[in-house]
Amino acid sequence: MSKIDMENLGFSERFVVEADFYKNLYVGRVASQYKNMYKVITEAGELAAEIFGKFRFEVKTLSDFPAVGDFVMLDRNENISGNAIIRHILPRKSAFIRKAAGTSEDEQVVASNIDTVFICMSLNNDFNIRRLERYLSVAWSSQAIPVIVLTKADLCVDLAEKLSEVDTVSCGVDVLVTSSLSDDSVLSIEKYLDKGRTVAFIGSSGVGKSTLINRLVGKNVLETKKIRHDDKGRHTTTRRELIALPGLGAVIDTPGMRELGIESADMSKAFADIDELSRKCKFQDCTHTSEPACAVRKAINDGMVSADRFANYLKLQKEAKYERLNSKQIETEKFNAMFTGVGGMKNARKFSKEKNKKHF
Ligand SMILES: Nc1nc2c(ncn2[C@@H]2O[C@H](COP(=O)(O)OP(=O)(O)O)[C@@H](O)[C@H]2O)c(=O)[nH]1
Ligand SMILES: [Mg+2]
Ligand SMILES: [Zn+2]
Repeated sequence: MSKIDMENLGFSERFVVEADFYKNLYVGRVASQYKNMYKVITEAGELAAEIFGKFRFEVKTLSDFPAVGDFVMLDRNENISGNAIIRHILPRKSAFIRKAAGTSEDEQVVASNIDTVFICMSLNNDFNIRRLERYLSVAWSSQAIPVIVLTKADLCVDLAEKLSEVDTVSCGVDVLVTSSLSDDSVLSIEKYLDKGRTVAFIGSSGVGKSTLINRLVGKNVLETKKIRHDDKGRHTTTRRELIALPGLGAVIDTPGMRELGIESADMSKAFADIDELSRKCKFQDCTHTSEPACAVRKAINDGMVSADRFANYLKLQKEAKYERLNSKQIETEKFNAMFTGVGGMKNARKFSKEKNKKHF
């Protein structure tokens, strides 16, 4: 009998099919990472794992390394002798990517295989509409569905005003208002949880992510620190962590990210209003700067779209390296690149031959 319900943990049909390709290996889901070590959940329980030595030389960017939320193929599924070895990462169905701290180029997978991403922002100190736009752009491109979670309602004196501000950028995304003082908050979050589904909490440090998750899990599995009198949050979660919720899927907690560099952004969804307007511009490739009959500039002049929002739109668009690609397409690109390198065609042929053998 298996101890862990992997199906509840998100091991769905698409991953089962992928995993089937690797004979004699076992599937696991990465729950956390400690330097070069990973905690992986398998059918038989949790175990410590490290990556296959060769792996290290083949990786091109940080995102080629296992990340929390990844389904990986291991050489064992029980804690019998030393660390298990991670041999492969199954293709991610979604990935929340940011530029790694300290480098301008390298990208880092914050969390993967997420269905719903809760973008958390507090209704007091952390409240920043432009940052919310940034998070929404990245979230949409991750392939997960974003939900805006406004925390610390108990510390907010102008809720209606803040909600109407959020309204100008949400573009149809669900908005939840939470407070650690109310039990309804957890109920509103719970509606998004279900067997086999994965949710993740993203947002600056100190906004109350772990507090919500603690409530969700029902017991203190993550540490939260005492509030400071100036109410500036401190780092309370030091690493990303995936927690299984019996019958309710999995939840991923993340430490705070003040700076969220953009690797890929889905501007068409995060800025659906501007996207829609731009279709009415006279010129199809209108940059909305000096062209005549520009519907976007007209909307700004008419006060329908704020100038700040438009400025942020231009800024984020410029920042996004893969402007037109979403995370899924980036993964595909990488996969293709992998097979076009030295010995690549041979691998590709072998790969497709074996794949055909299996499925037809
Ligand atoms: N007043 C108030 N404080 C909260 C609320 N939620 C969290 N906090 C406090 O804010 C601090 C940071 O919370 P934490 O959950 O660790 O934030 P995280 O860094 O986003 O995980 C802790 O001291 C919490 O007790 C809330 O709704 N209202
Ligand atoms: Mg935390
Ligand atoms: Zn225009």
